[in-house]
Amino acid sequence: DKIIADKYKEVALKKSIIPVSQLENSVLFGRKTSSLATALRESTTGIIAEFKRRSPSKAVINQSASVQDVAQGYEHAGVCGMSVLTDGKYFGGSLDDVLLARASVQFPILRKEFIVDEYQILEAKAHGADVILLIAAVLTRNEIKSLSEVAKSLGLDVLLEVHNLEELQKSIMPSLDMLGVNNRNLKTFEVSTDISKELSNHIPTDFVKVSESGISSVAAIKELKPFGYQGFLIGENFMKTENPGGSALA
Ligand code: IGP
Repeated sequence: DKIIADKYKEVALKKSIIPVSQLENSVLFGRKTSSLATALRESTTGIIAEFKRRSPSKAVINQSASVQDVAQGYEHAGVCGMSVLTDGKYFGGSLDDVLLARASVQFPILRKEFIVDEYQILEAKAHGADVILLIAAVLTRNEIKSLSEVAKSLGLDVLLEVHNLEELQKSIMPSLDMLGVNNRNLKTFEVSTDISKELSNHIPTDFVKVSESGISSVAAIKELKPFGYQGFLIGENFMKTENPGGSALA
């Protein structure tokens, strides 16, 4: 809520500095994207590894790792794709991190952001992202529809994140590729993979199911697979180590 209020201000400011035409004219804007949903469907591990320096729930996680090194480490480890936090104020990230990751690796990159405006989707595309996140908790059904349709028209995949049945039911629509269940309650920061298990049979089979947050063992992944999950979004568990890329191999 505070984060979202900040986001609207940030977007208004950026729009006044960098016009849409400038984003659309960038070299990367014309790049052919690659699909994370397809990569996950074809994968046996399904890991999406995240680059996250800090978070509201955990303060500092890793301030020294370079995004290029981590991206290359993740790619070498054979993960399906990478999530890059671009919020500066709460997560210490930026769009430059997406740009640097893009310059270092070939696999799909997700712009992890609180998206409230189509402008942020154009930014994602202009910085070399392949996928955007939409968070059902902060968007209406109409907003989810219009934002996801913009993303699809640019060739981007859409990961829609939910935390309860109500959010899931209001969000189901054909312009989404992946349905993510966030195991972390964004209000209380409590984490439990039970929520992924509970919601799994309410997700139509045409979407790739992704379980997000609080995954810290192979055992947890093995437990979630029978519920139909093909994607596992892991941040802290890799980032808290000295060599996040290397730790994704384990
Ligand atoms: C990763 P973890 O517990 O492995 O670091 O979680 C990812 O799921 C988490 O960073 C996340 C997130 C978000 C961050 C999920 N949804 C929305 C910011 C905004």
